[in-house]
Amino acid sequence: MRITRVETFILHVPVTNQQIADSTHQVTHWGVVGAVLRTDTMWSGYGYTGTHGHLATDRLIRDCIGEALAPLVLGEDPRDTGLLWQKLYHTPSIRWVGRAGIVQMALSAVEIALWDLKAKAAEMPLWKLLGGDGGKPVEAYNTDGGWLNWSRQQLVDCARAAVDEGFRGVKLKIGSPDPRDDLDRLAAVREAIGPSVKLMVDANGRWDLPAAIRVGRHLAEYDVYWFEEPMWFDDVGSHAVLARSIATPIALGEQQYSLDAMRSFIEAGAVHFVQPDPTRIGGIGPWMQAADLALAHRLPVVGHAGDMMQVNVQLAFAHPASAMVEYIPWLRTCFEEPATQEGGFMKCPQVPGAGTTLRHDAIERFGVA
Ligand code: 0YR
Ligand code: MG
Repeated sequence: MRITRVETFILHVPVTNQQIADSTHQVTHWGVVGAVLRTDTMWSGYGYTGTHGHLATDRLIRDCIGEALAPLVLGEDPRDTGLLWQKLYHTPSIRWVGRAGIVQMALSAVEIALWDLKAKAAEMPLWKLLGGDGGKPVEAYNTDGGWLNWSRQQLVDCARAAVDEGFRGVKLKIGSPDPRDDLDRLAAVREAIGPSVKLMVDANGRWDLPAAIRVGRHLAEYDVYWFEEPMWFDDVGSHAVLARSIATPIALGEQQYSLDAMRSFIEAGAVHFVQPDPTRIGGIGPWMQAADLALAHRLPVVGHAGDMMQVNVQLAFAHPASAMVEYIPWLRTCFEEPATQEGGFMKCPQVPGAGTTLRHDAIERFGVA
C-alpha cells in the first residue's frame, strides 16, 4: 500500500447558533484543517487538527501539510505509522521550525490520516487495532453549555437539559474579571444539577497563581471534580504549587504539544486528570504514549476534544487509563460515522478507520478557500 496523492482541506463549521466564549477565546466557527491521503488501494485516509477558524492561520497549517509534510509521506506505506512519525518529526528542516504550534498541528493531522488508513486496511475501527476494549463504559461529560459569555440562567438551563439527556458531568467556563461572579454561577449550577452530577470548571489559562489559589480554595465547597487550565499553559511550577495548595484536582493537557511537555507536568505532580489532544500532541502515537505515561502514574486520562470527539472516542475505548471524553457535538454532520452519546455514554464506533472520514458533502458545505 502506497500513498499516491495528498489533498488538503479547511472547513469552518458553525459552533452553535450563538456566539460562545471562554476566558481567552471567542469562537463562531470551529476550524477543521487536514489532509486526505489517497493510495494505490480503494482506501483514503482522513486526518485533521482543530482550530478556532481563523483563516490566515488555518492556511499556514494547510500549507505546512501540503508543502512541507506531504512530500515526506508520498510513496510511503501508511501502515508504517511509527517510522513515518519519526520521519515527519525528525527531518531536520522540519524539526528546526517544528515541535510545537502550527507544524505540530499539521503533523498531527497527517499522522491521524496514516492511522485511519492503517485501521481501514486492517478492516477494524482504530480502538480495536490498538487493542482496546469495545465493551467498556465510556462516559461523556458535556462542555457545550457552560460558556463564559452566557447568562447564569442560560448556564442553569443548559446544565439541567444535559442532565435530563443523561449526562453525568457538565463543565463550566470560569475566568471572569471578578472571580466572585464565577463562584456565583457555579453555586447556581451545582444547586440546579444536585450533588451526584460531576461538575468541572475550566479557566483556559486565565489566572496567575495568587488568583488561582484564591478561587481554587472555594471550589471544594461545590464539590468540583476538576479545575482545568487554571494558569499559563507552560507554567509547570505554578501548577505544582497550586496542586499542593487546594483540595480540587487539576486537569490540563489540551495545550501540550509533546510527550515531554506532558511528562514535565506529570512528574512535577502538577496535573491529576491528563487531557492530551491527539490533534495537537502529534497524533495517535504520542497520545497513546502520553496515556501510557499517565497510566504508569495511575492518573486518569480524559482526552481533550480538539477534534470534537471523533478520534477521542476511539482512543478512550483503546486505552485502559481513559474512560471519559469531553462531549462537544459541533462537527457531527461532517462525518460518516459521527461520535454519538446515549444516556451519557459514548457508543462504541464500529466502522473501520479512525472515525475521521468526511461525508461527501462536508467540503462542499463547510470548505473555505
Ligand atoms: C472554545 N475545552 C476547551 C474551545 C475548548 C475551548 O474556546 O476551544 O473552550 O478547547 O477548553 O476544554
Ligand atoms: Mg479546556
